[in-house]
Amino acid sequence: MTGRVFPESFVWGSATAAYQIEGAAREDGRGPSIWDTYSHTPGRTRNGDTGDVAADHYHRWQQDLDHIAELGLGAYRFSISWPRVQPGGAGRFNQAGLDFYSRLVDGLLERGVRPVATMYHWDLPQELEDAGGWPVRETALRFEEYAAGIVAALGDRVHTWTTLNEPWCSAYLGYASGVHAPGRTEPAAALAAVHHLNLAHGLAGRVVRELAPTAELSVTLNLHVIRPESASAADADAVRRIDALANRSFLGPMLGGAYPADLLADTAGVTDWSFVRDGDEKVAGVPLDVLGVNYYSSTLVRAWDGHSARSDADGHGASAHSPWVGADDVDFLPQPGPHTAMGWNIDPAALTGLLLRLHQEYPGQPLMITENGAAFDDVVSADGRVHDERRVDYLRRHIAAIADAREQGADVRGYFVWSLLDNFEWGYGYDRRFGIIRVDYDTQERTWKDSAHWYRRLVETGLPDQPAD
Ligand code: IFM
Repeated sequence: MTGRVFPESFVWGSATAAYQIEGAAREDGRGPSIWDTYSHTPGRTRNGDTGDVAADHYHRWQQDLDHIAELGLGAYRFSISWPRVQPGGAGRFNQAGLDFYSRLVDGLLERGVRPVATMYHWDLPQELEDAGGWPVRETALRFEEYAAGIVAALGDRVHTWTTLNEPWCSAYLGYASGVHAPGRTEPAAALAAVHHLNLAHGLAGRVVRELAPTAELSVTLNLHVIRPESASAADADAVRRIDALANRSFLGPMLGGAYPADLLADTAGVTDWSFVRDGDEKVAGVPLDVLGVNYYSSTLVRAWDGHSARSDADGHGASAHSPWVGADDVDFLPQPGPHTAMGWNIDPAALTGLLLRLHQEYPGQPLMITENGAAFDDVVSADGRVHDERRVDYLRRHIAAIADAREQGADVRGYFVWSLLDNFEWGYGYDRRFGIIRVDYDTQERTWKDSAHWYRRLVETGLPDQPAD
């Protein structure tokens, strides 16, 4: 292969999230979040793991930024911990917390790396959950206040402000299936959370427009690619219903101006959506400079006849409660391998399809892959290295899938690998490793895996077709 497959302007980056890497959970005035409470509740996370120490990034951030610079990355996507900068989720801001992110942003700029800041990657201040959490409107208003505080402090030193990371997880895993914090299993509350997250996104987006007019605005959605088991009308309807819950409950208000009518009809037995007030959808539709897409695997469904054995292979844990509110008659089917250590199937072609769908439905909307990557059971070899060829293969194939979508017209402007470092993988604790840089949790030593070396060469050349080693 000769020449660059990706142009010089294509942005290569890596992504992390505050609770997954920072540690320092009780330092410098940080308050508790729902993930502190959840991870400290027996039985909630694997091995009882918590983010108390994580990858100790709060103390090692300079060294971690040096790794980013050595990788040659053009951008770094991190999240701001709401309870670190505004411990109670309302009122007083914590200067020490703001100073940490200010130093981080300056450290990136000094290294020539574009800061991409996510305002919310799941760590809601516990006090706000105690007052009702995302199912109540007040939380969206508190988010607007929080956004104003951090944008005022960091302003347009941040190149791109991303309001929310994967609101699907916050709403449906946090309030319906309960496999994420706060661990509630209340279907109607999950749909109210969907709406208040959409509203929060819009309110925070307006804050960015007002206070940092030169910064870019985005949101990151984990959009689902859903396929039917058969060509039957019933299976097609199963796809439609899951698409409404998974994708269009966010894309509708954010990019289409309204909630889709079929979503409201499908869930009428769960809620009447009376929490949506006049004008809310318009607020949620704040224009985006870039839509962030997180993609890992695809989903296979069928209509359930009510009698046959169910598979329920939707990969969201053994919870008896489904995240798929109001869609009990949809069954999720196991997919052929290979799978990653998460049990997720590997389906790069689905990413091409997703990007082309977005290109067709939202023409002119720039796109960015804000997360893509894989957990595997990494082994440190006798030579001290981690020869993670399966991760390299996964990344190479997904990046080629993005090149395919670009060739067919999708305006994909960048790619952020998940993740820079091994980190706290939520309910799986430290049992799953997504990093291109290994973290030894006993010593906090960082070691580049082969995938990091491979990624550095890709960033340098723009060619995915690099050797693994
Ligand atoms: O680790 C998570 C991240 O926090 C959000 N997106 C998916 C990743 C892998 O599960």
